[in-house]
Amino acid sequence: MALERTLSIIKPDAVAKNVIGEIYSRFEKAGLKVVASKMKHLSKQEAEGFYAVHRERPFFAALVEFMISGPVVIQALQGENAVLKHRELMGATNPKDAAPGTIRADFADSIDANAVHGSDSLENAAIEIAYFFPATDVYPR
Ligand code: RTP
Ligand code: MG
Repeated sequence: MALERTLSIIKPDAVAKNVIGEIYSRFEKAGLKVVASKMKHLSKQEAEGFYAVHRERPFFAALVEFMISGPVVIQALQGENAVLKHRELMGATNPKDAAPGTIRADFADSIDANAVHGSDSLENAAIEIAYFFPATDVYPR
């Protein structure tokens, strides 16, 4: 088992639904520790930069508009196999395909408004954590 860190975002729809604490509770019960955290209303530039890998995809503009439609809560999570464990807690991208009991099954409304983001690899996790948090804002340092 490997101690990992991953980047998690509670998207504007879930923030609006007032389930920040519910989602944090699921992380903690699964053994993931919040090691960095902040609420932020992303600028268009910040959202485009974060999702730059999807720039050529047909859903890119809608994804960016959704991500700037309200504040998000951004956190780095640490734990054993954190990247995969977090993806399992989130469930499938489309809530229609998400397993019962996952965050997206319980709180997502559509493939666009799908409640949460999670890094998809250890390599991307490091890039995404650094995108939002200087190393001095992740604890322990
Ligand atoms: P995320 O990056 O947000 O954690 O989601 P993911 O890995 O499960 O999905 P990804 O393929 O990385 O897509 C990023 C976000 O774009 C939206 N999307 N829409 N209409 C579509 O076909 C479509 N495909 C993806 C979703 O909101 C997804 O979370
Ligand atoms: Mg993704």
